[in-house]
Amino acid sequence: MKKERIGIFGGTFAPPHNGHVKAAEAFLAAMNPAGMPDSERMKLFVIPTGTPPHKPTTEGDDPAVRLRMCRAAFGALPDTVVSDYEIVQGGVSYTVLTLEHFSAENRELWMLCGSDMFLSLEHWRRAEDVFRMTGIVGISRGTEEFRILTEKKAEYERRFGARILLLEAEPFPVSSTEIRRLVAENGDFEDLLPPGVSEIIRREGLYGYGGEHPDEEELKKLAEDVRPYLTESRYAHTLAVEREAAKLGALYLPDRVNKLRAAALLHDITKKEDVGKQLQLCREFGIMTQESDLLSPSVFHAMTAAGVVKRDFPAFADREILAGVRWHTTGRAGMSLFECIVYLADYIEETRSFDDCVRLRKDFYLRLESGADPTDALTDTMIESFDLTVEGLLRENRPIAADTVAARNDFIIRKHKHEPLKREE
Ligand code: DGI
Ligand code: FE
Ligand code: FE
Repeated sequence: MKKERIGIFGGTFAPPHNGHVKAAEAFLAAMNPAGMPDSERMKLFVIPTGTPPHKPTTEGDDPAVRLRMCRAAFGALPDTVVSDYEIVQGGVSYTVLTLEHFSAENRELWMLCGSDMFLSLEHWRRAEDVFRMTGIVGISRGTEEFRILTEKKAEYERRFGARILLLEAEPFPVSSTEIRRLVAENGDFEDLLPPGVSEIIRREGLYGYGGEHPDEEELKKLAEDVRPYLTESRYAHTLAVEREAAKLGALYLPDRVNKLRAAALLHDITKKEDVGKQLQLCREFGIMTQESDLLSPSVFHAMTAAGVVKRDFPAFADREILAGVRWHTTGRAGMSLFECIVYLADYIEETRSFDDCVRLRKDFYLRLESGADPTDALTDTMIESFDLTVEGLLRENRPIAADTVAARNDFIIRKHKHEPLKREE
């Protein structure tokens, strides 16, 4: 009688991602080629590990949640079964024990291993038994890795009499650890995960999803770290913009208040540099400058600040924060709500003493207090701010940035179309 073959794919799966799914697909495509009779097709058991009893766990590490995420990730693959075996066993999972459980007379095991796992196999508990009980399918991502795995394969065959197959899968750039970080930092993770897994993460707020990033502690440190970049009076202004952005954020973007505060703390970090230094920074960051920019050097600092955020504060160099900093001086057509708030907080923060700023602030909050629609109040205030800026620049015979004109026109068009302000860029 022909032996039954089964596949074993163990892992923590916190969370399972598209790289895992691709590996399973590559495994099945190789083991069950098209045209193979149903009776010979092998099943792949996906087996999330148990959780060590003393390890502090977050909800995303909870075995029951990992099991559900695995079902969402692998459930639709043909010939694939998600097994709760190790989770039901509980505690630390030793592969050798799992293999003993799945072993049977007349059955052949093939264990799927990513490259890291593959390279460390010899250090596993009872490695010689592991190699005796199961064949190994090593998945490499890319040619260079394939070469390294091939060397290791020869060594395992020599030392352990191992049976090894190597497959090359499409490279997948991220690990579960990196995905957890992305989730916590409000980054884009949707393309990296099977849709069902993203949904569980979002719905249940796993791995810090939807939580505040940065947190209070990180903001406190950032407020100290930006201090050397600013003059004393500019620092006071910066802290006032942070307070104003928090206040506006609570009203318009309550889930991004702390990100707004970070953008506020960073918005003027190159303001004290002179034109020469601004131009040098533009060269460093590859920012294109035009003749007309030289006549309005005060708009440089918004462009260069975004570059310095990337260079000196990479932990805060997120798309929204960068855009908030980049457009805080001139605005632009199609501003996001986030950009509007940074821009307006800068304009109307409470220590501003220019008549225009004081009046704009007073009018804005009066309108809100008298029950105006917050979006209408914001749109009108943005338009008013551009008008005041342009009037001032005209009076002083200074050039008007094209982006400022585009921003003003855009808001006027939005007002006429009653278009709501976008939450996203
Ligand atoms: O950096 P802050 O002083 O806090 O405020 P800001 O970034 O809004 O910069 C204000 C300066 O930028 C002020 O000197 C006016 C100038 N400015 C704003 N919009 C324009 C502009 N200058 C020109 N030439 N054209 C603009 O459209
Ligand atoms: Fe500024
Ligand atoms: Fe400012």
